[in-house]
Amino acid sequence: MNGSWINVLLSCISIAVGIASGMRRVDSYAGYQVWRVVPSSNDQLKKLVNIGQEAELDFWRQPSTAGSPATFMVRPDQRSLLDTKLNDIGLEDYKIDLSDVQAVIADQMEANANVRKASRSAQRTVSTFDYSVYHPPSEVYEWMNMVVQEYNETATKHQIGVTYEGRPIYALTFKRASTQARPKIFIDALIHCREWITTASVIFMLKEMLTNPKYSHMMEDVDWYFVPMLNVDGYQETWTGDRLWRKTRSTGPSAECVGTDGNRNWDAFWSIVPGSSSDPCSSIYHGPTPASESEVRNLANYVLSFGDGYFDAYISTHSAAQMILYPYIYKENVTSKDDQALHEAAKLMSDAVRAVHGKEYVYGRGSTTIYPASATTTDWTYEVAKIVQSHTYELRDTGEYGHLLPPEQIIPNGEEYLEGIRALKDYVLQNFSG
Ligand code: 0X9
Ligand code: ZN
Repeated sequence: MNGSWINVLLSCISIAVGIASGMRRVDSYAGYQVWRVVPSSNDQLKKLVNIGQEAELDFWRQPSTAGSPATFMVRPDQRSLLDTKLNDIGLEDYKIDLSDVQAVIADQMEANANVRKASRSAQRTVSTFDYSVYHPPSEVYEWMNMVVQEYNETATKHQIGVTYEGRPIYALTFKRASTQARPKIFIDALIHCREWITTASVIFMLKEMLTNPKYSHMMEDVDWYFVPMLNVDGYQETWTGDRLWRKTRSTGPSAECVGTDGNRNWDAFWSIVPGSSSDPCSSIYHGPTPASESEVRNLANYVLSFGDGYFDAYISTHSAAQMILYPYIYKENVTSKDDQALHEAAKLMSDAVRAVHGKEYVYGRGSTTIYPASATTTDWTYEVAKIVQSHTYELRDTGEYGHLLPPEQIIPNGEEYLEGIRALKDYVLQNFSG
């Protein structure tokens, strides 16, 4: 083989490596790592963001303020270049949070599968369902059916539309017959499908609200609207293909890169950079047009079908940063007129969470608490749907496992979430004028 042939061969290999990595579908995370850096100045922060964009880094915890950690996944072929780049900007002290992502995935899949197999044989009702493991889409659908069958006096299931690949998206609502006007709270989960803890937490919380007398006041005081599993296509993908898939599964302008970041696709401050990306291969790709994604469009239409300001609060559930973030999120230094009330409610939630297992949840305006993100659910529910108490609620953890939170943490995390939402409900109820 002569030299030019070797070059052609080498470039073919690198193209192949490129396609099989980054924001492309990944079958195995062998050799992938999660790194953690703590930028100490705004200058370092900006440089880190630039490196992230150039290298199409998949941030698990976005670069935020100077002094707070950022974490991101590193492909095996990126390690040495990234090491050099981080050195160049004075971030040579990075830590490795996960040294072998695939090993963590494999362990958890196995542990989860074993427990699930054992609990499947038990009779399945809302109270005996196993909340301490993760459940695939088919079982979450099944769980929703159990809820509406067992609680048919208050619970209804409504199909709000279908996903890109045609899977139904459901809303579960819980309403008491009452002549009095009651506050209404809307909660969604799993717009980012790898954030398994979000759906697991919503279903655990609902079980407590339905079956635990200590929390029956939650059902009595407020009407609830839940979309527990939004990005079903992506969720299916995380169970059978790429465990760390984040986006939708729509095919857009790029044959090579699938999916849009649902949390950059809402029709409010759409496509503003640096809070999103126009690169279809980016993990924060905003999509070809606002609300291009079936999941986002259907949810938006459903929320708007009730009219402006119908809901008293809207929580969009994510992981993993332990944060409660409120508008505005799209751009730094823009304060909403409800800043004080949002801050007050976020503080109450954070305090309630801390009281359960001592976990610290940082709260604040999204853009400045973590890096700006444009066209997010929360800015849309605030700005367009006119829901004042709009928050992005980032569950555990802060990096140890990131989006691979072990099943043993589902219940403790769920207990915190339940208390956080309970505090929000109390706040909304106290301030409700009908
Ligand atoms: O980037 C996101 O969409 C959210 N984080 S996640 O790790 N779950 O993907 C945060 C969105 C809200 N916030 C700000 N960027 N401020
Ligand atoms: Zn998320």
